[in-house]
Amino acid sequence: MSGKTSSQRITIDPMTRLEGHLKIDVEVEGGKVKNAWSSGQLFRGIEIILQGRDPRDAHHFVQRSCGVCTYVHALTSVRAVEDAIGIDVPPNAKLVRRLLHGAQFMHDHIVHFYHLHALDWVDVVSALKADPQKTAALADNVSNASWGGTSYYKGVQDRLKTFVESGQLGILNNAYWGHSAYKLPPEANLMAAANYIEALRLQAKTARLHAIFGGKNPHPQSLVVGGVTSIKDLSTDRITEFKYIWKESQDFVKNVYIPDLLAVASFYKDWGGIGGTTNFLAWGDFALTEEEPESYLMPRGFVKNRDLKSPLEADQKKVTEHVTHGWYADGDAKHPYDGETKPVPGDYNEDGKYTWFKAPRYDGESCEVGPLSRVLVAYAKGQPQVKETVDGVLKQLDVPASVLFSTLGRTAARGIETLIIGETMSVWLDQLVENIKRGDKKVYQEYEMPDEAMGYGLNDVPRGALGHWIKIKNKKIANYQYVVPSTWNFGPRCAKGTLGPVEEALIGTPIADPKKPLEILRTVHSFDPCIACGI
Ligand code: NFE
Repeated sequence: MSGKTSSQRITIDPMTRLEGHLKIDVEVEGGKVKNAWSSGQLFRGIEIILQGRDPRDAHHFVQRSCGVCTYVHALTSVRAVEDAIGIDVPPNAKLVRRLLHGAQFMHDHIVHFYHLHALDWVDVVSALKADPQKTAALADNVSNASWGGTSYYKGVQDRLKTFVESGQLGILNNAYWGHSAYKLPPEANLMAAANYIEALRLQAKTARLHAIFGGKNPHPQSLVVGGVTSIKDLSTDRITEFKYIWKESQDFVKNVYIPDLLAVASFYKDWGGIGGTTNFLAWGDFALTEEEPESYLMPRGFVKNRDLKSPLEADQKKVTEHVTHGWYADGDAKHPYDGETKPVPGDYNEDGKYTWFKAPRYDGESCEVGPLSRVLVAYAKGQPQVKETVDGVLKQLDVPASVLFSTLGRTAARGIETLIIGETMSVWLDQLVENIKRGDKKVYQEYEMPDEAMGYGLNDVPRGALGHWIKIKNKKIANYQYVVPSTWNFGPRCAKGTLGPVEEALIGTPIADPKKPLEILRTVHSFDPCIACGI
């Protein structure tokens, strides 16, 4: 306790249901968050490990940053090296890469919604009080799931009961069950808990999409600088298997994920006014034609000050990273080509250095990246599928577009883009099949590694805008920097003292019970943090 009006500190360390080690520290006054600090508590140093290595090997190393977005660093890395060399890869290579990328989105977002985020909104213990018959009626009303019926929900409830009565809640332990901020009726809680279990089964299948075109998951092995390795062996059987699993996953998104999202959101409309930020950056991805980035399904752009009327173009030249509040050797903010990673371990000092994250800025501004940024940029640019889907969701929930700038908006945007990207995957699969039928099996572009070159790869990955920058000297890596979604979202204050996005988003959050800060989990999880990538 300190100050005239009593304020209180809440420190969540480590925060769970995310990747890596994150500490969130907030000051609460008058029942609301007044100040916030986000601190990455681990150091990786992969940028240092890369120095002096062969640029063709970089993607194998960077992909190991993470076991969640396992593929995306490999894709961004080969793009950076190909940009430095000055080659374009064949259309088939782009299609295979895009299909792997789409599969990553589907898997990642389903797992996030159900297994990392849902329990912030769904009270599993309350599900024990549900009437299975009423739950079956509710599920029939809101979703098109292929499972259901009174005995199905009774069975799920019995299993939950055994679990809870055993006193060994496992992954459901230490949650804030019974918290007053949980608003779903028992029947909705039981329906969502059942779908949590169904999603566990489904995601194991969705993950296999990577194995078909990439050999394995995590960390598919089929990318190389110049193209991909996995098409000559692609039999009709394997393409059919891809299509089958994609369809099952997409049906789940359409018939279960989106209806669950809408059902849960309808009880939490107040969260449309909590947890928003100001600036939104997307590098965009998923080309629909050879024109890049112009034809991106999720466009490139920058929404400044929430101005959806005049979205700006986005240019990687305007990216800098600050180290003022990170445990790094002091220096000016630098563009990633000239970026340095010089770790200097230190104490946690909220007025000084307090994290292993650097603080990325776009044109000097702190920017949120991720599903909400992509959807807002696409919406502002009038992307037809996004516009139609977003307007449909707003209408169904009977809320204005302003609620998009919030924790609820972020969580809804993730579902919306899963649906749109997933749907479009069938177009790329058909194009690939067509090319193979025509006898076009080219997947690799020859090249010679230059002695000296520099290049960048941009991408938009499940958690947001991702960029890799490489400088090559004597055919070896002289410098390699990546600026990652979770670095953008979870980075600290910059040299100017402007808060990072999650810090900004937390300000004003109502806290009903400081001993059980469920509300903080909601906003932090809505960004889908990955600390292992971000540092
Ligand atoms: Ni480790 Fe990742 C994604 C990247 S991080 S999860 O999506 O890049 O923010």
